[in-house]
Amino acid sequence: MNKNTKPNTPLVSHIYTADPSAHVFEGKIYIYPSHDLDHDGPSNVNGDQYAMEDYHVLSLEDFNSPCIDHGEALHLKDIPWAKQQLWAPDAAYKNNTYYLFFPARDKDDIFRIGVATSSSPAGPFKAEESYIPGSFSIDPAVLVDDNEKAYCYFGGLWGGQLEKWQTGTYQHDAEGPAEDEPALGPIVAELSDDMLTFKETPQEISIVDEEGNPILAGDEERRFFEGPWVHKYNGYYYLSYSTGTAHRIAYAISENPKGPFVHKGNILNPVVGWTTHHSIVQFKENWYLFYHDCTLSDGVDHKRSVKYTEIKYNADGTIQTIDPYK
Ligand code: FUB
Repeated sequence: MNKNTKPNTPLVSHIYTADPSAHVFEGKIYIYPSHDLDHDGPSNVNGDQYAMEDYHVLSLEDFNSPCIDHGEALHLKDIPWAKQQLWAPDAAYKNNTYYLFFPARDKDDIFRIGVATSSSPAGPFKAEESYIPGSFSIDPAVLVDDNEKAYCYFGGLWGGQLEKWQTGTYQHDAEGPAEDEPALGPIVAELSDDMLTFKETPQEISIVDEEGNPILAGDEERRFFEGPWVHKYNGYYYLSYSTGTAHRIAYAISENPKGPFVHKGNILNPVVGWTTHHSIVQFKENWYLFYHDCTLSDGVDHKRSVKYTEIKYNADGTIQTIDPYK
C-alpha cells in the first residue's frame, strides 16, 4: 500500500509499474499496469529488456485514498501458450465478468494477444488455453461502447512487430513503409459477444491530418508507434497513442470507432525514459490521464512508475497539452 496518491508522483514505489490502463469498476479506479522487473540486463531496440513475468492490479478508492496493490493477478507460468514478455495489458467488464487482455510472445517468439477472466476486477485471472485466433502485435486496449459492442485496438512498431504483418501473415524480415508513404496505423477488431475471440478480421485504422491526408511514416511527431487507447467524449471517439521516437502522446478524433481519425495534437509531452504509454478515464466529474515515467529509477528505461494527472478539454473538444514536470 502506498499512502501517496498525489498527481505526477509514483502511485506505488515498492515495485516498478508501467503502461497503466485505468477503468472505473464497482465505483473505484482500477489500474492494470505492466510489472517491470528490477533487473540490470542489457537493452536493445527489440525491447528484450522489457522481460515482465506477471501482472499486479492496483486500485484507488478515490484520489484521497491510498493506492492498493492487490498482488499477483496472473503469472506467465499459468498462461499455456505464452513464452515471455507480458507487456501492456487492459481490462474490460461485460457478461458479469472481468476480462484481462494482454500481449506476450508465443512459443515461436511472435507477439499475440491473450485473454484471461475473473469474477473480480482485482483478479486473480484465469488465462484461456490459447491466444485470440488472428491476434498479433502488442498493446491491446478494449472499448466497450454504449451499445455493448466491444472493440479491441492494438499494435506497436519495432519490438511490437506490427511491421511484420502488412501482408496479413507474419513476415520475419518485413520493414515499415518508406518515409513518404502512409504510416502504419493501429489495428481494430470487434470482439465476439463472449469477448474471447474476434468477430471479424482485424483492420488497420487510418490517421489523417486536418485536410484528410494520411499521416506519413516519416512524420515522427504525429505518426502512430504503439499504445493505442480509445475513449469517448461528447459522442466522439478519441484515439490516443505514443509517437515512439518523438516520445509524445498524440490524439486524433473520429465519429466512428474504426476511424478514420483526424489528428488533433498532443496530450502529453515527453517523460523521463524512452517509452511513453497512457490511458484516459473519467472519474466522477473529471477526466484523468494515467501515464508512466522513469524518475523513480533515475531514468532506467525498463524501470518505470505509474502516475496520474488531470486532463482538461477546451470548449471545442480539443485537449490541453500536459507538461508532466511543470
Ligand atoms: O512495456 C513494454 C512496452 O513498452 C509496451 O508494450 C509499450 O507500449 C511500451 O510502453
